[in-house]
Amino acid sequence: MSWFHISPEVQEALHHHRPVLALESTILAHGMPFPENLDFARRAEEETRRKGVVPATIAILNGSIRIGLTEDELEQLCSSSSVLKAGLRDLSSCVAGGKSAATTVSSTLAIAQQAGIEVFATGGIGGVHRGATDTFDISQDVWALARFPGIVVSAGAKAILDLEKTLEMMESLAIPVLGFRTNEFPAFYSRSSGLALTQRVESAQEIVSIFSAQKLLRQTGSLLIANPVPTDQEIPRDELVPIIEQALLEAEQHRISGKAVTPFLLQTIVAKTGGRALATNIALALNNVELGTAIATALTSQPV
Ligand code: PSU
Ligand code: MN
Repeated sequence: MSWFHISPEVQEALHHHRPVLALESTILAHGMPFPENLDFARRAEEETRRKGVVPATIAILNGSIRIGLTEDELEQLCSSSSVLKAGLRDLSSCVAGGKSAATTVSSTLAIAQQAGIEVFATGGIGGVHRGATDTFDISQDVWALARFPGIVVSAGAKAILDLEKTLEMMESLAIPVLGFRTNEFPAFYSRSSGLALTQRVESAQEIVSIFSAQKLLRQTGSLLIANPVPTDQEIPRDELVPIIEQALLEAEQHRISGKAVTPFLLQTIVAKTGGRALATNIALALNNVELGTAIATALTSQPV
């Protein structure tokens, strides 16, 4: 197996300019428990295929970057406890060291662009953590968004973060943040953050037009699409505030740091909501897959 492997299905679709949607794998291996993660991964791929779009789940298996996984590989990734979490800076050592790792938004974006896939769906991006003025904890995701071209569909940034600073950071890095049928930056589990966005879009077609202009203007970064969780699945912000604060406190008490912070906080919030946060995470991620599928379709029907 070569170090960079595109599955035959994805290769065929790319060759014929048929729509492809990239999906990341940290959300599976480190963001959700087994077997719910596998069930979600299968549903995400099924929904994508049902709309005539080829899903390309991205991960690293034994040092080989894989774009498009088999059913067995997906199961292995979701059920194994030894799969690493690879951000952009970990990619080269995972490849050189023959490691198996799930890819985050930052590394998935880099791989997708190398493979020629322009649209990518996740749950929520990483960003500026609360207390970042002391810890300097800012996700590689924001730098990757500024660096690699594409369209990233998210439910905003994760609610565990300092969303105001995350938005400021994205402004500094010139990352266009487009609210999908919203004027507000969504807060992952909740539709509302109270933070206004400057750009709103109504359709996949409109997103594709902005992306085309971005390319004409030779902009290097990605568009971040902020797609709020469906109303019937959201956890209102007021309910979440004390739970997030408690989870942050526990992370501090356990001295959780580095790349373990986000998975720890997500797990703790799921436990403290009696699993409700997991159901919401799955719902928002599937909602992003649905929009990503529509954008991938609109992109390939676009005259070049
Ligand atoms: N969205 C989710 N769950 C997740 C993630 C996104 O619903 O677990 C992952 C993404 O892979 C994202 C990562 O890049 O969390 C952010 O991790 P960090 O804060 O360590 O950069
Ligand atoms: Mn971090």
